[in-house]
Amino acid sequence: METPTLTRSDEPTSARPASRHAAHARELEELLAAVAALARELVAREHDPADPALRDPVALAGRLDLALGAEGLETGAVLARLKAVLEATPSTSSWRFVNQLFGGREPVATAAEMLAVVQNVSMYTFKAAGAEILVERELLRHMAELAGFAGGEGCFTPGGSLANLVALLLARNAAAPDAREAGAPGGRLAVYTSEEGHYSISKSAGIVGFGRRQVRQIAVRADGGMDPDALARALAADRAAGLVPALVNATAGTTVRGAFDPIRLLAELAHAAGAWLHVDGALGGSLVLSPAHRHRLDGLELADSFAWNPHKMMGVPLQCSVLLVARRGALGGSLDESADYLFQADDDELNPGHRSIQCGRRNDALKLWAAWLRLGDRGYEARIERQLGLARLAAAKIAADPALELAELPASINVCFEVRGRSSEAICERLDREGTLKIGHGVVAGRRTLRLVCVNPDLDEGDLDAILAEIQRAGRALPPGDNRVGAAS
Ligand code: ABU
Repeated sequence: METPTLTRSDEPTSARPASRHAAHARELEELLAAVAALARELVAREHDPADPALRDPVALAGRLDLALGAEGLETGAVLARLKAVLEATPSTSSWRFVNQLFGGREPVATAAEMLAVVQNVSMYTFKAAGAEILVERELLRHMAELAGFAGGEGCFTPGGSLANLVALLLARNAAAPDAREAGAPGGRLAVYTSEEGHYSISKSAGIVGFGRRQVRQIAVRADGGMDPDALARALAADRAAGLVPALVNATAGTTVRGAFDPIRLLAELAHAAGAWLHVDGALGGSLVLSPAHRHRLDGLELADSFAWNPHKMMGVPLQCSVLLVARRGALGGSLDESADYLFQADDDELNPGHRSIQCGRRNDALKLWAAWLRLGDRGYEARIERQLGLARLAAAKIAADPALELAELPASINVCFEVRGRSSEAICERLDREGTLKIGHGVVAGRRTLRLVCVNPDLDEGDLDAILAEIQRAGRALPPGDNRVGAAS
């Protein structure tokens, strides 16, 4: 067979690799310098109102040069297009962004994330990812201990929905040990979550084979936590009908109200019925770091699994989410596969690919580890206290203002309220179109409220005043509206 030649085979053997690698390194170095300058520019302007023209997807697509073509561009041209896209992207660290359950940033986590990308490992084996596997292992150990799962195990997942999905899979296999091989016994197993729990429970029930119809939406009490009596009734009814209760999901921090289910009571009911108890702490799981507020998760140590998103209250860049499991071996029992081209060295314990739903998996550990090194448990405790304090302060301001109506005292970092006589939905829409504020809405006790999320600890009292002033200004510009669910707004 003829020896194939590379295009630059005329270079001396010793010079060829060095020159190609050196050219690559030079290009990266120049790009990194440009990236640092661009990041500085973006951060300097991140609190400016957005250009309303950017909110129109059709106009935006026309304005940006997004087309891919056959010929490559010079890096300068690539950078110019990156800049144009970034400048047209919402700034989630701005005080003007209170729309989602994440916002703001821990600077050291952002820096570590950028470095993780330079190394670009895949987190399936120690052979491929080296020290990063040890970093991830230390995080899982520390987080499991904080949750009361010492000696348990865990895996990083691409978001809370996927953490919940893995929990449902483990629960399905615990309730129906043959399901992994033979398929799920459709219609025979049941899942329980509160009517205010996250939609990923229902979605996951559809994916792992419980069936969405098998999900019982349990009523909540006035405080937004699941009503244990209603759960007990649902469990009893299903058992009487010959169904097998497989999983009870307790939410620690509901999506709209930030409310907490009574975990200890739900754990007792779940276990008495033979069901797996999962805690979806995607939002409120971080309260395990707060001795003053840990009681909101009382009973967590009785759970079988726990989803926790550091990309929410811990300020780590998206995405960073963990599923912790009380019993070591459960993840491998449901997710392990053999792959002799991949798992070739080291103990299984050092090869997390045996315990992950993914094969290739990005490194979400380094940024969290860097932030935790910087803040320590105590720094995180103070961060959480500040977030909760901001929510209490916002609630007090709203309660004191006759033009506003507070729906309830905040259960954690979400503050739900209305502008009296004005549609919450129309206010959100107007502010978003203007580019002045991103805030969402949700239903509390049959009324559509504004949901102000106090997740960014860099907010201060002046920011809260500015946010409430923008909301009131938008309300005054709108005609009267009705927030009763079902009423025309
Ligand atoms: N689980 C993601 C929730 C998104 C949000 O309401 O901000």
